[in-house]
Amino acid sequence: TIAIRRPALGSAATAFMAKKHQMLIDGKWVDARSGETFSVEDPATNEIIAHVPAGDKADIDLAVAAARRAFETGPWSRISPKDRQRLVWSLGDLLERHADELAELEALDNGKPVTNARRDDVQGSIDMFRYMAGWATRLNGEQIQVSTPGNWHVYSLREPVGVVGQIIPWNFPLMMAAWKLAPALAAGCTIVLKPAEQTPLSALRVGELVTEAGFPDGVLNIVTGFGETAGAALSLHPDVDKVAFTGSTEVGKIIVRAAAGNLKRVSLELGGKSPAIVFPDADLDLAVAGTASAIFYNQGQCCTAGSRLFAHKSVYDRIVEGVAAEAGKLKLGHGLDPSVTLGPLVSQEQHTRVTGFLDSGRQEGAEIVTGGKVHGNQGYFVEPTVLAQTNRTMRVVREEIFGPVVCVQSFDDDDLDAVARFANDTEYGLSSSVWTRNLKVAHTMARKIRAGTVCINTHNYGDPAWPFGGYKQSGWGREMGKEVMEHYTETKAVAARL
Ligand code: TXE
Repeated sequence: TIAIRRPALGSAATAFMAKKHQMLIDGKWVDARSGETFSVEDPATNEIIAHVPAGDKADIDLAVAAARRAFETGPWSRISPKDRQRLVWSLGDLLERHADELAELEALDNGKPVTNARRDDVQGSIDMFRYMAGWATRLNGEQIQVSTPGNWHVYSLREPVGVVGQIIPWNFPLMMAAWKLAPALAAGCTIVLKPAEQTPLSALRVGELVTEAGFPDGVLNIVTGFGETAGAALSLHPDVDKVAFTGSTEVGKIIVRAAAGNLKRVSLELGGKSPAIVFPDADLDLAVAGTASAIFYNQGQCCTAGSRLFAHKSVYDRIVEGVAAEAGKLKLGHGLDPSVTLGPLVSQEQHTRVTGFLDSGRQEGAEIVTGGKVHGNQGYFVEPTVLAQTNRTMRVVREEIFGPVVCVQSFDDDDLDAVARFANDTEYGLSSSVWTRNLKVAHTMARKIRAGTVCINTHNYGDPAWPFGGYKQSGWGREMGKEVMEHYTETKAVAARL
């Protein structure tokens, strides 16, 4: 095996990495109260690249108190919608100015290819701040017509929900921060953000940019730490009005129970096992490239990953061979190498999890068309894998693997209800794709699939204007679009008897 070497960072990312990393509480950069830190690893080389504060309940308490003060009495509580809009927009500008640095931090910390990080994660985050900036000046209530006897003037107000706890995962560390921060800031909330322990770096850099943009102290607080300590304290906190979570379905359920204490509002974006369905009349070149990307993009660590691939019997062989050939074209290596197209998984834990699923697929009789093994002896690489001849009873088909592993099944039914039953045979309902040239098939399937997103001849695509979220155990609520503003505002009815 050739040793994986880490390509050099640019000067801006180098400078950031050389700094002491602290948490942002009430506008100040601080250590954890306990003084404890934890280490951050380069998943391609296993080298320790940083130490960050191990925040826990004591730090969450301070951060929530700062967010509460900022919300109730700070300058933020009196800011005009126009000024909020300007500040949120300027965050997009700052991200753009530091785009290459942020892309490098993301590739280093998460392992993802830097080219993708720049094009998708960083650009998607810039776009999110700019889109959400527009909502700051558009949060109107309504005048309401009533039938109650008498002379009434009734209207509604939209008010920020208050102090928001945001707990985010490691698969798109920067973009998940942007998805959470942008609407909350546009709505006028104050925030305690807890990044994933695997990938805290880009969020800390965003914290610096939030300060540079001129947001008042306490509007955004960032506590780095583990889920069971900092995350749990945030979701249990009695003075947090809402918690927004993206992560595993298992932890999503823990968050719901924790939120019951003060009945804080909860939005959840959880796991998926999304189907990609190829019909016989599909553009097969497009379908092969698209369904391969649907599972291999971001090392398969996408909540929307097209991990159950259904191919009509008449095109099954072509799809299986085609997707396996696409897997063969991927270049594995360090994410900071611009020619790399498949990086390592994020952590030892994910590596163990994904290789465990590979063993399970093998034991349950899936055919390994390509891949199926660990790659190299350094970093958390696994080969892009195509498992054919899979069926609904196998663990690899039922559970979210969150790695570059696709399970292919064939169907020979022309009845769309039957095809939809295959697609819907999962406890999840986040995303899906249908590959066909037939408009009737495409739009009929769009109605029959029980998932928050149905893509037609594409997969893993998103836009700030598009409501995103899950049916069933994939979550509660929608992020992005106008829908997300519902999560960050309360509606108040004002009734005047004239
Ligand atoms: O997720 P966790 P993990 C899925 C995917 C993956 C699996 C496990 O299948 O293989 O989850 O990943 C915080 N109270 N997804 O274990 O634990 C944690 O610190 C409060 C899908 O890494 O859910 C981190 O910030 N918070 C997913 C965040 O939750 C807690 C993306 C997510 O970590 C907590 C990631 C607790 N008790 C994983 N425990 C997607 N939907 O995209 C943990 N956390």
